[in-house]
Amino acid sequence: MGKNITQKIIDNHKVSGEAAPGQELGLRIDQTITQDATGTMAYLQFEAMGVDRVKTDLSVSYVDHNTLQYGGFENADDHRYLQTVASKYGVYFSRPGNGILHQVHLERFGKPGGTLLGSDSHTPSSGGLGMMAMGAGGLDVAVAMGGGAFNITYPKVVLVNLTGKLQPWVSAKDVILELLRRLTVKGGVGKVIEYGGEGVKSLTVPERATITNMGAELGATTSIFPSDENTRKFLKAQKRESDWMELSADADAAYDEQVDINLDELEPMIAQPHMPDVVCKVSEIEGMKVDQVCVGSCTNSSFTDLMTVAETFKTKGKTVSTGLDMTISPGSRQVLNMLAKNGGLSSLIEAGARILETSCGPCIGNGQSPPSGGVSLRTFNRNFIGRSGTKSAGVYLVSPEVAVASAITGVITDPRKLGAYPKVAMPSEFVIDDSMILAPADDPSTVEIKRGPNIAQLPTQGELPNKLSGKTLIKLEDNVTTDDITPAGTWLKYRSNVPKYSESVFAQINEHFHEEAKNAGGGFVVGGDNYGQGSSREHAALCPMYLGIKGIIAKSFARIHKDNLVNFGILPLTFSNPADYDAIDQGDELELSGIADALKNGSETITLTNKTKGTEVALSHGYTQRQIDTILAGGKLNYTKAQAA
Ligand code: MIC
Ligand code: SF4
Repeated sequence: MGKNITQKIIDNHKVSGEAAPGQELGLRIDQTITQDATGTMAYLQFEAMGVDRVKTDLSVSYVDHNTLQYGGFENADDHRYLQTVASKYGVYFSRPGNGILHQVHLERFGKPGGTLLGSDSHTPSSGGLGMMAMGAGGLDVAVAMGGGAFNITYPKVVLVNLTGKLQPWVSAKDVILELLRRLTVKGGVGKVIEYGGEGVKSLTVPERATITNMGAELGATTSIFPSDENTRKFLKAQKRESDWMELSADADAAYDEQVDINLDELEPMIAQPHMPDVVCKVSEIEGMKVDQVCVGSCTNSSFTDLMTVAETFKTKGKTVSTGLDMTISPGSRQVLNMLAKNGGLSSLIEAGARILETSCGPCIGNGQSPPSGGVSLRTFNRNFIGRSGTKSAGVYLVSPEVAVASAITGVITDPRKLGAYPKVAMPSEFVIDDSMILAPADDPSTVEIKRGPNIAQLPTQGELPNKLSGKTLIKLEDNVTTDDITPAGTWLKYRSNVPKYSESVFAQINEHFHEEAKNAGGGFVVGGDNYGQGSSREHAALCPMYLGIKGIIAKSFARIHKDNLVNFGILPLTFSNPADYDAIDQGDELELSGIADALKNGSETITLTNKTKGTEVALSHGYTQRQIDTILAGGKLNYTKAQAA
C-alpha cells in the first residue's frame, strides 16, 4: 500500500511510538520558530532546562506581535531579552520590522519534507511548502530546541481533493472558508488535512500557505500540500532552489476521509461574527455597511495579496470609501520593500489606505479596534468576540479581493461586480535581503542575556497531590477560545510576567475572576466541547495554574491547549457521558480523591464527587503514560528535569 505525504514525513521523523491510529508518536523536529508573545516563556523554559545550545537544524526567534512599544518599557525589554538569549543559545533572530513569523519563514527558511514546530498555532503556514509544520506551546518548543521529540497522537489523514481552477476574484481564502463552512472549527481535531488532486497545480505556494495557515481554525494537527514544480518555482524565486525536493502522495495512498472541492464552482466567501466557521457566500449578505477594512495577517499578506489590492484600486481608478477606514499590514519586509519598489505602495497610499507596520497589528488586537457596534472586514483568520478590542463590534473574515471591493464601495461587496480581474502573478524573483535576520554568536560566552523588570520568574508547582478539591469557579459553553481565557490586545505586553498577566484570566467574562480564584484557593473550570481552541498560548494554562486551577472538566479539548494543560500540571478531564455536563453548576464544591493513585494504577476513569449535590460523575482522561508521568511530576519542566537527571 502506498503512502500519503503525512505518513512519509512521519516515517522519516519518528523516534518513538507506533504509527497506528490513536497511538502516541514522538517526532524529531528539524526546525523551530517562536514569536515574541510566546517566545519569552519558551526561552525562559529553555534556559531552565540547562541545555547549552539548540540542537535543531535551525531555530528562529521572530519579533512580530508586540512591536508597538506603547506605554512603557515592557515590549522593548522583551525584545532585548529575546535578541540576547537567541544569540547565546544558537538561535537566529528576526528583528522587529522584518515581518510576521509565518510569512518570513515561508519566504526564507521552510523546507519541503521537514518538520517544523512553532510556538504559534498558525505554524502550519509552512505546510504550503510541503513541510509538516505544527503549532505547540512554548514549553514543547523549548524541549524540541533542546533536541527532545515532539509528541502527537497518530493523526487521521483527510484528503482534500481539489479539482478545477479558481475563477477571477475568487482566491485561496475562499477555499479554506468553504472548508470551515463544511467541517467547522472542531472538524479537524486529531486530523491532518492533506491537499491533492489536479486543482493543486494551479495554486502558488503563498496561496497554499493561506489555506494551510487557516487549517488551524479547523483545529487540525496540521495541513499540508505536496511539493511540486510550483514549490520549486517559489524557492527558486526566493533564491533557495537547493532547498527543494519533490514530495507527493503515492498513487495508491490511502486516506481516512476525503472531501472534494471543485475550485471552478467556488464563490467569494465570508465568515461572520464570532467564529471562523460561520461562513456564507458574500453574495448572501452583500450591501451591509462597513466601518473598517483591514488587510494583512499571516493568512493574507503576501506580495500577491497586497498587489491585488493595490492593482484593484489603480486599474479601477477608485479610492477608499469615506465611510470607512482601511489599513494594510504587509506580511514581511520583503513584501513591503517590493511594493515600494514597484509602485504598489504608492497605489495604496493614493487610494487612502493607512499603511501599518509589518507585524500582526490589528489581528491580535494591537491597535485599530473598530468603533462600537461596528462592522470590520478583515483578511485575517480569527474573529472571536472581543479579539479586535471592541466587544460590540462584528468582525468578518474575507479574502483581499472582497476586502478591496468593499473598501471601495463602503458596503460588503462581491468583488466579481468590479469587472475585469487584475490578476497579479507571483514574481519570478523576490527581493532578497536577510540583513534583519541576525545569526547567533559564534562564542556564546561573549553574550550577556539582558533581563528587564518585565521578565518575571517562571512560576513552578510541586508534584500532583492525591486529593484535589475546590469550587467550580466558572462554567462555560462550547468552543471557549484561548482569547477568552487569557486575552491578548492590551494585555499582551505582560506575556513575560505571569503574575500580572494572570489578572486577565476570563476577565472578558468576569473581571474579578482572578481575585475570586485566588481567594477560593483555586478550584475547577467546567467547559463544553472544543475547550481551548485557537491560539497556542501556553499562558492559557500557565496563568490558571498560577491562580490555583487544578482541573478543567469539559466535553472535549482542542489539541494544543490540552497539551499545554498537561505541560503545566492542570488536569484536562472529559465527561465520560457528555450529558453529565448538566450535573455540575457554577459554585459546586468538587473533589477528586485518590487521583494520583488512580493515575498510577492505570485507571481509565476517574470519579468526581460533587459535594454540593451529593452526586458522583465519571470522568475520562485518555492520557498516555508520558502524560500521566508529566502530570504526576507537576508539569513538563519538572518531568524533563527529572528525566535528564
Ligand atoms: C494568535 O493568533 O492568537 C496568536 C497571538 O498568534 C497566538 C499566539 C499567542 O497567543 O501568542 C497563536 O495563534 O498561537
Ligand atoms: Fe499574528 Fe494574527 Fe497570525 Fe496570530 S494569527 S500570528 S496574531 S498575524
